[in-house]
Amino acid sequence: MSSGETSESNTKADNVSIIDGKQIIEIGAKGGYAPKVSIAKANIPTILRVQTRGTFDCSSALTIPSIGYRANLPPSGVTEIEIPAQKSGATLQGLCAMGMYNFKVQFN
Ligand SMILES: [Cu+2]
Repeated sequence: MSSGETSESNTKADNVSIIDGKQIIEIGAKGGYAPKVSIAKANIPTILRVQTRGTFDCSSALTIPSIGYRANLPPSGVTEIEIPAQKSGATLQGLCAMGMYNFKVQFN
């Protein structure tokens, strides 16, 4: 496989950036969540930026149990969710309301 190639599946996700001291993690929600696993930095305030694009399945009903978050995302748009700084080794999990789709963010 050439190194410049992008793939939806198992390549390392490049969806985490730090802007003005805040960590931004971008997650797509449509028929599940992508990427399913994100690697982020611990001990920095974080925003989860969830993008829907014609999302009419239950991945628009998002819950993040560890921060008590629950919302119905708009069918198309960007929803920003503030995540308090997480400890190193913490894993944040997002789920659809029925628990069939999920994603994880690992903080290192
Ligand atoms: Cu579901």
